Amino acid sequence: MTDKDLFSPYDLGGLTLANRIVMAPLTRNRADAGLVPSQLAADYYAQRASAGLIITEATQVSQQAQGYQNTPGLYTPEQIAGWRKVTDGVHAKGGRIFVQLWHVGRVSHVDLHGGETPVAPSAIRAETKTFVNNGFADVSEPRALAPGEIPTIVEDFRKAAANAIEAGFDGVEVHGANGYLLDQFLRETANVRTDAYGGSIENRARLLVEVTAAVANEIGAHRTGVRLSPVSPASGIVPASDEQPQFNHVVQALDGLGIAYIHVVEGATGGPRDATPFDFDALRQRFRKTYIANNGYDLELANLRLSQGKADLIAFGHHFIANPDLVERLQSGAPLAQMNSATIYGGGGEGYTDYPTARVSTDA
Ligand code: 8OZ
Repeated sequence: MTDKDLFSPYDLGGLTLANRIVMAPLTRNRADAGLVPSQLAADYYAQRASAGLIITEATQVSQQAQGYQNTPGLYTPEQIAGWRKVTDGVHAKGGRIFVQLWHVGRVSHVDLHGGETPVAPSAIRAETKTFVNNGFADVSEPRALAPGEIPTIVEDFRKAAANAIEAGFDGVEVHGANGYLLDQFLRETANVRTDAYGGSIENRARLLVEVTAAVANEIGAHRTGVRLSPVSPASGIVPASDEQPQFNHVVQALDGLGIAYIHVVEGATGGPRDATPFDFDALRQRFRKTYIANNGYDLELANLRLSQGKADLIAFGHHFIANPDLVERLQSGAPLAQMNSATIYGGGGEGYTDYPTARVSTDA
């Protein structure tokens, strides 16, 4: 053990994490009616509370922000009450939990919005599918947000961040990754606006920076983070010519806001780490606070990157699905269980809350 290995504590903006293992956000599509997190969700997250930090599944800031069936929201009193059960359960076990807030933009379907057209930076359809009406379907053709609608998006994130604190969260992660609304604005292949939110690198970053500033002003920069995926083709993102300068600029601007962390998907989300050349160290160097690294990490690579000073925290995604005690397994060398991919999205407790720990708990 070194003073900086995965199992050592970490100070995240004044919040002490028991270790440097982060549970990455994982969409599970099991919200109850009203898009309220269920009691099962409370059980699921409490089972995983030994992570240094849990980041929840992506959670809508408004009804318009939804892109898949049964993903939870954080804009109604019932949703706030549902999330309160989740945060209470995690805190009772000594864990820490941020909520990931998203707006999906064009990655959506009219049937999720009573026939209304999904919104996007520009009217450019993504070549991707969503999950709706219990099956996969092509996403709908979006319409471009009018300039007058953009302040509403910022305000929806601000309100949801305030709701997050009311629900007992330790902080908020703004979802700026994986091809959803804020990422769509960053890309010249999805954003051909000619107003202050399109065109130059600075203009395309404007909405993400404004949203993050609004969240940070509402709840404090020390409990605000942002997730980015500079070279991921997720959700129909088409590679652009300028990812490196675009993301160098974004990270410089986020550093200027003094937020707690950036959470970077290195490579293709859930896929190869090095399919597209990109200098992630350039982001690390531009951001003075915490760098959370994600994508394809194992114990060895995690400890290597920590010891090299290339990351402060490491986020694991899929491994947390089948290993509620991932921290203990990594520490003891116990084998990792494999997830059942048929039960990732939707359904009940099967493949959700029924994965056992490696050791039978003595204090259950
Ligand atoms: C998988 C299925 C649906 C959504 C992301 C929120 O990629 C997601 C997501 C992942 O960030």
